[in-house]
Amino acid sequence: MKHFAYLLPVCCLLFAACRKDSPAIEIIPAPLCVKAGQGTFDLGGGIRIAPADSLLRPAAGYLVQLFREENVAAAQNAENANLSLALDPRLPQQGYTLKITPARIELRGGSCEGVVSAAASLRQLLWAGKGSLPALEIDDAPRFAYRGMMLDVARTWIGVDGVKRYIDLLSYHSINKLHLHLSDDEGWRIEIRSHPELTEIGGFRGGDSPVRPVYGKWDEKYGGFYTQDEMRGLIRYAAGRNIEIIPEIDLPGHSRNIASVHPEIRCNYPPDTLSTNGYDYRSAWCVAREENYALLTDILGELCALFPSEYIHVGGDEVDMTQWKRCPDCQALMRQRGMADPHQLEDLFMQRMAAILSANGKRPAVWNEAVTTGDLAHDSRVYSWQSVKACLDATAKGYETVVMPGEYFYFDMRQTPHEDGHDWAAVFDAKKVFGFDFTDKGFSPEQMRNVVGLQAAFFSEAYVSHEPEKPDYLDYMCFPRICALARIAWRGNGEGWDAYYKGLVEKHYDRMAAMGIRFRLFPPKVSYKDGAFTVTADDGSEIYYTEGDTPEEHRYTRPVKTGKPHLYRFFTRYKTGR
Ligand code: TNX
Repeated sequence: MKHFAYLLPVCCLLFAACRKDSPAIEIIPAPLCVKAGQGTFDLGGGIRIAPADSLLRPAAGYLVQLFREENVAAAQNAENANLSLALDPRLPQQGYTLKITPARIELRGGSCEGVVSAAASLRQLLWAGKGSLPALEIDDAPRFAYRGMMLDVARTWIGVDGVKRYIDLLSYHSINKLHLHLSDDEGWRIEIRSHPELTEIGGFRGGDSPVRPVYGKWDEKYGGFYTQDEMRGLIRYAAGRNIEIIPEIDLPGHSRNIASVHPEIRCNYPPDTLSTNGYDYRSAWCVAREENYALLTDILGELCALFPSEYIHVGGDEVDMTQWKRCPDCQALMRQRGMADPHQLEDLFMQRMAAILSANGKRPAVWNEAVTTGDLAHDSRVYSWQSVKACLDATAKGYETVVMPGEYFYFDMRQTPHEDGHDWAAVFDAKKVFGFDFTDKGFSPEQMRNVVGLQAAFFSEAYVSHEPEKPDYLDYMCFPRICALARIAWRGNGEGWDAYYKGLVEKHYDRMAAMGIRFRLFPPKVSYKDGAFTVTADDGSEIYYTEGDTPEEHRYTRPVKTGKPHLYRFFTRYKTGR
């Protein structure tokens, strides 16, 4: 799996020259190779699916759902079938071929995942073709085995239906990992049956909850959580769409929520137990308190039993070590172990998490701060978010690394200085995401072998205060940045921005609108000269403006004369995009 990125050149050789006669089809992300065939496959005659290997059952299930509105049935035998699924060991693990002739449709994959990807491409063709499909042959394989998106359901609660919709959107873009940020200072979102208070109390903040409200909805008790049964449903739903859910419980920092429900997990030092109005640094788990590991064994044990993913994310980011430095028990532990630096306490804590996971047959996934010293077990997977340097560091230390530096991949960052969102990492739009290139960042071939893939994140502090006032915030922040992420994680950015942008505007905008995505358009070009505004949009969208504080929107049709340019705001709309 680690060496996956290096399969790309091999695939290119295998499939060389196949782009020459590509028909004008649009599959997302664009396949490596598409060859046009002769004629069309008529959908009117019905689809008869050939019996397939039991390993391919999820792919077959996906297909049945795909053809729900078509005339589809299981074929009596291979001879009267016109659609077949097969594993092909010659293909890359997640690679696939999709062959359509006037007589039949053939999906082959290096694994079941590959066959589901073939089915996903077929779905897009079906959606575009009316009543028939063009004969063609697609040979495709992703550049990275790991193509992820992180969703923060802790700061803003997103219920089962919202997550299912998100899974559908990710799956359409061939994102195959959903990293769910299930706990943070503001909420605990997954039922732990041995400790129901974690969600019954910690699932909600504000009102009579001991967890203080933050980030909006100040006057309500706000929150929610997934029962284990609901989560099992989500895991199944995602798996049927080629997506693995990787859960995260953020430890030992970002734990104000659980520390409000169980104050005893914090360090115990009498002079400093007053309530704080601002950020509470006393939220890290005490490393020296042995009972804490019993509670964590319960929590992680249930998590490991619930989630089939090989890795369980145990956080490790932004640990405020202030209380460890003041805690007599932590200090004694440091002396006893000959530790000079509180980072070694984090190491110790994380090593104990790793041991609990390992006893449950899992491996740890952590944020990059957890490998600052490099002492954490080397079978851990590192999510490098702080910078490109953090990615270089984790890969140099030999850790399997998910590359996600905030300045390219934090989709909670604003897209221009005048829009909503954070800006601590950068202000950037889809063009910068698309432009992310390993070649100019200093990764050696050795380090590249440790890159398992790319991921982006949607942290949701700024979302909660927008619901329900701005229900489209999630879509607006994520699209089209997710389109760009999907493209570079699947295939890279070889064709260059201009060609990609053309496809985005000409194909993806209509597609996203048809999917109900309330995506972001690039801003119009505005110039102010000789007392008048001239505004243009190169994407076929309609231009509007507002004047002063009045919310009334005017349609822009010709230059607007004004001596007070600072009072004007211009924006565009195209279908569901704005
Ligand atoms: C950093 S990313 C955090 C999150 C915030 C995010 C806001 C990470 C591991 N920690 O707690 O939500 O920045 O952009």
